[in-house]
Amino acid sequence: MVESRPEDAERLAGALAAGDRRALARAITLLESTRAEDRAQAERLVGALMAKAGGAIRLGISGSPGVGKSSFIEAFGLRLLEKGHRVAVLAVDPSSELSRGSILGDKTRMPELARNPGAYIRPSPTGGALGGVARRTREAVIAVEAAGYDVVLVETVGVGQSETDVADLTDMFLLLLAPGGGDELQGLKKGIVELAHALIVTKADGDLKPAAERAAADYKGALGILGPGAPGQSRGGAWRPQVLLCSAHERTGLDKIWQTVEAYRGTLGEAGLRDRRARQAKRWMWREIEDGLMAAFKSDPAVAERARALEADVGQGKTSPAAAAAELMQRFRGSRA
Ligand SMILES: Nc1nc2c(ncn2[C@@H]2O[C@H](COP(=O)(O)OP(=O)(O)OP(=O)(O)O)[C@@H](O)[C@H]2O)c(=O)[nH]1
Ligand SMILES: [Mg+2]
Repeated sequence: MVESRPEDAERLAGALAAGDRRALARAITLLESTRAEDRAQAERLVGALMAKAGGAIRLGISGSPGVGKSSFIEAFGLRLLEKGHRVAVLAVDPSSELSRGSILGDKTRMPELARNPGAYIRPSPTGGALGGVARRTREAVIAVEAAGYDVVLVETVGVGQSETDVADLTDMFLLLLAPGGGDELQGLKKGIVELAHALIVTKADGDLKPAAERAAADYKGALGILGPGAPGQSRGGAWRPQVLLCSAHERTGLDKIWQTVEAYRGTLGEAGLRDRRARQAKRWMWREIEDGLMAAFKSDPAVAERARALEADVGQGKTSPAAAAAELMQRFRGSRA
């Protein structure tokens, strides 16, 4: 193996599409690389993969820590494999920089799925800003689709911006909820519930079953109050969010969830799906520009030279935020002229 030889993007794309799992792993590693010299190669690879991608249904899965995301994905993924699907699991882990904990945990909590040749599990990359993590996940979706996986599950823990990002790179967003009922609902950020196409109450088994059923009824009521969301808005079209129950341990409720995914997909239609993805792509373009501009701005020597002093002035009320920003932007433009 000549490790340092730059990998030919087209060849890698070809091997990956032909079903070479190691090529897929190498491709995602390249897409995840934060090294500037890998970026051009990564972009060529994405370019080569785009034509082969887009064929999967992309499902975002979120929920609080411990709600049962990994267990659900294991059970749901295995059920989908039985139905003849090929399942890829990607994780967006906003805490990975800090803890690195849940990433390893995820693979060990999906032991059967991880072993199955019809499934591909990619733990989330460590390091980098969340914006970067979202980009890498977006590109990893393209890679697994080009490799022929037709169901892509993107998991994130319900923290901060990551849920919004995941909803924005998937076709359908599933929010997992513990069987806690009303209390749980109090803690939910309304914005997140509004992104969800389905609320899934987990752990509907054993002693927890009655609580899960009560919780589901509560959520149904709450959704009625929230309303279906404006047409064409975040949830899209005529879809009404569903409340479902499942048990990963007893493997119940999984078929109903898949039927709901298919029903949603049917409601969206080809044009609706294209439209949703097109809107997402446009938003991501602007996000890339914002991220790129900010990075260039912050690393600009002329800006850096004055930024700290101006920040201090703004903090002390000596200069207005707008005036300080204007001066820094002036410097930024000046150093580019
Ligand atoms: N009774 C019951 N317990 C479950 C079920 N699914 C998960 N659990 C339990 O809930 C706990 C958390 O499950 P995970 O699947 O790791 O949850 P998670 O949401 O992935 O957790 P984090 O990745 O840490 O955020 C574990 O102790 C599981 O055994 C279920 O269907 N029924
Ligand atoms: Mg987990």
